[in-house]
Amino acid sequence: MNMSQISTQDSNRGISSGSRPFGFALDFAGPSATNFSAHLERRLSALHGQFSDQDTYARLLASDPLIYEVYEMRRPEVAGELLHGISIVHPGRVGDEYYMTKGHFHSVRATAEIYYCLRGNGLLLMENQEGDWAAETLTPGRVVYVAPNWAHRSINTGDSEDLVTFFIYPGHAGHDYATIEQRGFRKLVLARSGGFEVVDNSVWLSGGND
Ligand code: S6P
Ligand code: ZN
Repeated sequence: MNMSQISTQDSNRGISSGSRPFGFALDFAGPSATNFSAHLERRLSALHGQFSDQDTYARLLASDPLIYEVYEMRRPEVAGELLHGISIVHPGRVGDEYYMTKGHFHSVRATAEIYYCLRGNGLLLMENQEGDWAAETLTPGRVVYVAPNWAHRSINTGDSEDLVTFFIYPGHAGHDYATIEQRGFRKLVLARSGGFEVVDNSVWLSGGND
């Protein structure tokens, strides 16, 4: 065993405590809960107003399915730190629209983020407040750089597999969910035979939810 292996093993016991360096393994099959210090689950009800097929949304609310999970390494939320963890968007749809994260801007707009796809197939849908948008493919091994000032949402376009990504962003970034809750993203990603289609979001075009 070499020194880096010893260091990684030792540090796995005291993950994210204090200011000591630490290491951990990224499991491509999905996170090991013991490697992370926080676990968040978001169900359908947390995405109120985001799916275009409102009748299907209302019907599925009865079972309120689990849409995605986040495993995070707790670190102080201050400049200089890097917050990081794993996001898992489960496969599924609400009507034609794939399961996806709520999506957000960072409260401190001028903060970037990096996503690294470990497993599955999806898109990182992004937009800025000048009306520009982008969609980058997430497939295993691909990195997406979310530039400062761009809102971001992960979408699982696969049929049956989890979309698993590793993310890293500045400790002081914070999250502004309200802007997306009010208006959604300007684009929707819909399932079509043989693939997906990116279409305009009429709610966004009309200025947002009432
Ligand atoms: C945080 C980073 C991710 C997301 C996660 C869930 O800046 O982008 O950790 O929090 O993918 O998405 P959301 O939109 O519910 O925070
Ligand atoms: Zn973010």
